[in-house]
Amino acid sequence: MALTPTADHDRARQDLDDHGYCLLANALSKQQIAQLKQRLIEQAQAEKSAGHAFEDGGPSQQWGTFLDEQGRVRPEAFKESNGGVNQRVWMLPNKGQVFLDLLDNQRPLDLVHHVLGDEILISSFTANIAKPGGVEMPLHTDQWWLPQPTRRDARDLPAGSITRSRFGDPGGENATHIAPAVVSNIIFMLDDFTAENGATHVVPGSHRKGRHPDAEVDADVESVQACAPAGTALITDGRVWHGTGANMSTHPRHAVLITFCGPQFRPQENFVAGTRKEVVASASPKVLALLGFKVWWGYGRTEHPTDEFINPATEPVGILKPTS
Ligand SMILES: O=C(O)CCC(=O)C(=O)O
Repeated sequence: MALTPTADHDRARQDLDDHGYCLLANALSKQQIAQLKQRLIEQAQAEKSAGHAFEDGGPSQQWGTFLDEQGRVRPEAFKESNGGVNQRVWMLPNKGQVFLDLLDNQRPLDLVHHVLGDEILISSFTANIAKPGGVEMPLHTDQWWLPQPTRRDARDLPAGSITRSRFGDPGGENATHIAPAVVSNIIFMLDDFTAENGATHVVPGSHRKGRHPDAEVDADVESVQACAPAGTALITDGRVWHGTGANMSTHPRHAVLITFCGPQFRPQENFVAGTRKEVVASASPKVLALLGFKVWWGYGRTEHPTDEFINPATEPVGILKPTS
C-alpha cells in the first residue's frame, strides 16, 4: 500500500519503522520550492553548456553496463555515458546558499536522526532532474557497501572486496540478524511527484529483508510510487529498495537528494576536499559537522585527536627538527 504524506511526526517515524520510508508533508514553502528550482535549473543548464553535465537513466544505460565482470565500476563507461537522459547535479553546497538553507529545515533532519541516531554526516548532496524518456532505475539500497551480518564459522566476503554487484551472503531471508540502517535519504520534491513523471519507486517493508534486491530473483517484486505534491520530503531508511521511476510525461521532474550516513562511514562526496573555500569560511558549526569537518572520536582528524574541527586551510605539520 502506498503511503500518503503526513505532517504528524509520530506517524512519520512509525512509517519509517514499519515501511522503511515516510512522506513528510509541506517540508518546503512555495517560495523555497521556486528558489530551489530556479537555481537548480540555471546550474544544470550552465553545467551542460560547460561540458560538466553527468547524465544517466537513458534506455541503454542499465547499471550493468557500468560494471566489469568482477562488478567493479568501469570509469570509461561513465565517460561514454553521453546519451543519458536524467541530469545529476553534484556537490550542491558549492552551488548556492539556497541548497545549504535546506539544512536549517529541522523537521526532515529529525526523521533522519530517528533512523541514524545522534551523529550524522552528509554522504552526498545532489539533484536528480528526471527528464522525459528516462527509464526506470533498477531497484537498489543505498548501503550496498555495508558488510553483511555473518555466521561465526563463515569466511564472508571481505569488506574490501564488496562491489556494487557483490554484497556477500546475508544468510537468506530466514537469517536471524540483519544489518542496521546506516544511511538515510531525504528527497525534496520540487515538482509534484506522479506515477507519470517518474515518482520514486519504493518496496514497502524491504528494509527488513536483510538483503539487496536481485534483478532476476526480484523481477516481479511489487513496488509503490511515492506520489506527493511538490514540497513533500520523501525520507528513507537506507536499506529500503527503491529507484527513480520512468518519466513518461512531457516535463522534467526536479528533486534535491541529500543522503546521510553514520559518522564512521566514508561519504560518497568528499566535502572536506571539495567544498569551496568561501563556503567553508561562512558555514556554521552545524553545517561543518554535517560536511565532515568535525572530528568524531579522533576519526577524521588531521593532527591532534582532541581537536573538535579540522581546518583545511591550516598548513599540515611536516618534518620538524629540534631547534636546540
Ligand atoms: O530520483 C529518484 O527518484 C531516486 C534516485 C535514487 O534512487 C538514486 O539516485 O540512488
